[in-house]
Amino acid sequence: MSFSLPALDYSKDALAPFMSAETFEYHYGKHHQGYISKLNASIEGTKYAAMSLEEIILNGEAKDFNNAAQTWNHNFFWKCLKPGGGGAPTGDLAAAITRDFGSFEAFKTKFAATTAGQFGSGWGWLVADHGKLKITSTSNADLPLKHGQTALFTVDVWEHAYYIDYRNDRAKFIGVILDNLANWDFAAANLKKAG
Ligand code: MN3
Repeated sequence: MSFSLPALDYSKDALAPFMSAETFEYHYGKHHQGYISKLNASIEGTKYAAMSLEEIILNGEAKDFNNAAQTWNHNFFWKCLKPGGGGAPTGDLAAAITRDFGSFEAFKTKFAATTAGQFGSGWGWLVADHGKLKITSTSNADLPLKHGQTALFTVDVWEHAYYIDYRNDRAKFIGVILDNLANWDFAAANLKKAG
């Protein structure tokens, strides 16, 4: 099996001005594609070639793990965004956020602080962990699946995610995603699957 770059659910200019087409050319077209190409090259002819992405992440050796996890993380990240996103979630996700963080505003403040505070490259996450929602951040390619958690939503805070549009202003990038791009319908569907 070899992996390929999944199509986006929107056009590369659909998230402008919050995320530019130029960012998609590099972040999606070069960085994400690069992880997939390196993964395919490293698993070709090995036992990993018969595995799913999740199986490689949970069973692979280090070089496979990084490219497999970054492939998974980016496949997931693009789905966490949508044109006209942001605002507040509704339904079961809204209820779970209020239950576990007190309010959506409190959740946003904590998510932004935790994600902005990730030292170096990594990811901020909303996860489901044994029936409870938690906010975490992970370093480099690390991801909730490796920690027995279900990812609901993420923001990529590697510099390549924000440098074209926001230069060094990671906090602004995170705030813009939460306010303008977050796809809470996708997060809600992930919560439903988590059970
Ligand atoms: Mn990235």
